[in-house]
Amino acid sequence: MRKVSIIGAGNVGSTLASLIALNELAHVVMVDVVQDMPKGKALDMMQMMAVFNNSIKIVGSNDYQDIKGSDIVVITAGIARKPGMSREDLLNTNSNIMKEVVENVRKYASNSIVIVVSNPLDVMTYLAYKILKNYGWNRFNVMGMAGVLDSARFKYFISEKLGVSLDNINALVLGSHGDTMVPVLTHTTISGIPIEKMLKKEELKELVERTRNGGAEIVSLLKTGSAYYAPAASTLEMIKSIIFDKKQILPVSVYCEGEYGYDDLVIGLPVVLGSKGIEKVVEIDLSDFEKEELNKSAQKIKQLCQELYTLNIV
Ligand code: TXD
Repeated sequence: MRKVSIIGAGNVGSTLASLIALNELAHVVMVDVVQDMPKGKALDMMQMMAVFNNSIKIVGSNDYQDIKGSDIVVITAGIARKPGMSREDLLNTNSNIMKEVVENVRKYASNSIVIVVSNPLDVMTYLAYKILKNYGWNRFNVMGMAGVLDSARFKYFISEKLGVSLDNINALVLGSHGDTMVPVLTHTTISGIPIEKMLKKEELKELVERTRNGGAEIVSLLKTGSAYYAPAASTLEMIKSIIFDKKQILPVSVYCEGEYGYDDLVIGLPVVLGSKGIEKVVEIDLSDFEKEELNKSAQKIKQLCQELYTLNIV
């Protein structure tokens, strides 16, 4: 049985733990700084397993030694966005948390594939990779989760707008996990029909805006905290592709070395995801407009990553 460790037993972390366990995919360890809380959540989940006669083990801990032997480590530790707070505001606080977490991951889970979930996502993934590459990781086994979530949000809005089944929709969102994300209309289809043939320009513009604002819309409704069901499900989708070596093509935040013309940058691109992590970055044709939008997104990420150097974080 595989082992998945989740750092940060908050909303996304604990929802993901229960999804992994309910799907009987792997044993789960949740680590958090808050004393005892992960133990309480794990105990509750183990009792949920007892209801289903499910033999998956879920451990909650404040001790990183428990992540030893993990196949996959998911990092959700950090401070969640509050209403009105930009993802960028989180940079400072979450960078320090990320450094501490990654230090423990390299110490105790040296053979793991790392999936970063914490915001600001592209920058946190960049930071994690920059540290882990000194300890045997490569750019294909440290990655960020964002595109699967953003694409699911786009897909949901399309399905709602058209009143058609989610089954028929293939939606793709690339770029940064922020306001500059790029819903790729030329590769978004409904039963093979390009979305641009199904909806008017203004309608599409609205859906694109709502997708870009997808996280903030939920934050403002929740009042405290941010979305976690769909983020946990999206991370699960990546974990499944890795554990079962499904080689799904998914939008994943990946460190680029020349792909799409980008270098030294983590950005959401379509990749093949299998048992060793990212197998390759898939280069797809984009319209001139989409390429321009992706460049803007890359520019924004570069600026944020630059702050890591300005603030002496890396
Ligand atoms: O698409 C995406 N990538 C995202 C990202 C979608 C949703 C949430 N997104 C981000 O994930 C969000 O902005 C946060 O940065 C993380 C986790 O979100 P979540 O909603 O789970 O936040 P919580 O409930 O506040 O949980 C964070 C936990 C909490 O229990 C803290 O005690 C813990 O992280 N934490 C730590 N754990 C271990 N070590 C340290 N240092 C630490 N600091 C805080």
